[in-house]
Amino acid sequence: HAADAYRTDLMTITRFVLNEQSRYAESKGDFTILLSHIVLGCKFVCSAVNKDPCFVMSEYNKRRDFAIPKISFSVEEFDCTCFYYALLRCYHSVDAVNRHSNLQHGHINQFFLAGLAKLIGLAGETNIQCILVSEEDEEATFVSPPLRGKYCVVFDPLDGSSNIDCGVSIGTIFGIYTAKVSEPTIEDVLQPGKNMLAAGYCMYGSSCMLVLSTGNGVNGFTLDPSLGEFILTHADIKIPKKGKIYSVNEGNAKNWDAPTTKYVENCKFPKDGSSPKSLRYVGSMVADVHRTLLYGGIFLYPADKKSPNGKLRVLYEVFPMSFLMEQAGGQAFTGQQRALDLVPKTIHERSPIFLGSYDDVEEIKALYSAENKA
Ligand code: P6P
Repeated sequence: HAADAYRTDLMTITRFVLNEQSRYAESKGDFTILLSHIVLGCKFVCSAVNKDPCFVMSEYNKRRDFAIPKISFSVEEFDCTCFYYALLRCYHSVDAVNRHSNLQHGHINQFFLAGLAKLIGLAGETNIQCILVSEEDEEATFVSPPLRGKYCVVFDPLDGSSNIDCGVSIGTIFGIYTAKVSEPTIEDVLQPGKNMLAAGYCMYGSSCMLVLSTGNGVNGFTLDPSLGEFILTHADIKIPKKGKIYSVNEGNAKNWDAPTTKYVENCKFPKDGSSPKSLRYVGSMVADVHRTLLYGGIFLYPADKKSPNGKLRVLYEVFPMSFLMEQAGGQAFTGQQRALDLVPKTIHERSPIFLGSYDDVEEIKALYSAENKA
């Protein structure tokens, strides 16, 4: 029957979040509006990264004159200009694009990413947000009082962007806090990750998938381009208790400390006679964490002699991914403590991170605990 061919009771991310919202009687729907803005931002990027280059190149040639408007521009301008740039970046190196548009890489990058940040930050114009922290902005953005809401959003608009030119999966990572006071200060975003209301990422790969937790487990939504909707495809994701994969940049091995060195050695030459773990490392956090969440195993970005605090940012990389891992039954550790207990001192602070299957992270915690006691 035709009716059977088209399921109409699809659980979209919008329906899902509305159902979630109904759990909180006092909720006025602001949280749902905020998430809908973030979802819109992710759809923009997904569309930009997946559009047909021929169309774009022809359109781009018609728009050779596009200048770099100020960062505060409308969504329409974002739509017209950022898409072309993002797509060109998918098919041409930055130098080719910049030569073509004689813009400086830094400006065009800033323009594109600021556009994305602006888009995700649009919720700030509807009494939803009060503070916005983006990986792309040195300072936090405080929404002016008449437009101010109660939510603080921290995010990396395009994590792994150095991989765009070779088509490797990249992603948007976000976390949401509630401001503690009506006159928010930077302290409202320097909260431990365990205070987050929600966290998630959107991965732009062979498919576009948004993984979200609002504190009641983890759910994955795949974008159906024909509908323009994120559909629930991975309900209540639970990470395997132990995995067969470790994910780390082995190129940093000479700079690792003893516990990480020993742990990775055990992955490759297990002393208990079990099979060695496989190494999988994409170099894009969203891709590596997504695989770890679904298949199990451990993702490591340890401190090393070059980067004593590791490389990954606490607020918009470590905290959201740690929140998701714990919600999925895994855990996340900094080498010293539970990652979500960390209290950041600055908005772009870095931290070492070991996250993934519960038993795998337990093993490296034991090695650091022995080291810290020694
Ligand atoms: P490395 C991408 O630049 C990123 O911020 C994360 O997405 C990724 O996990 C990490 O850096 C990769 O760093 O030093 O291994 O290239």
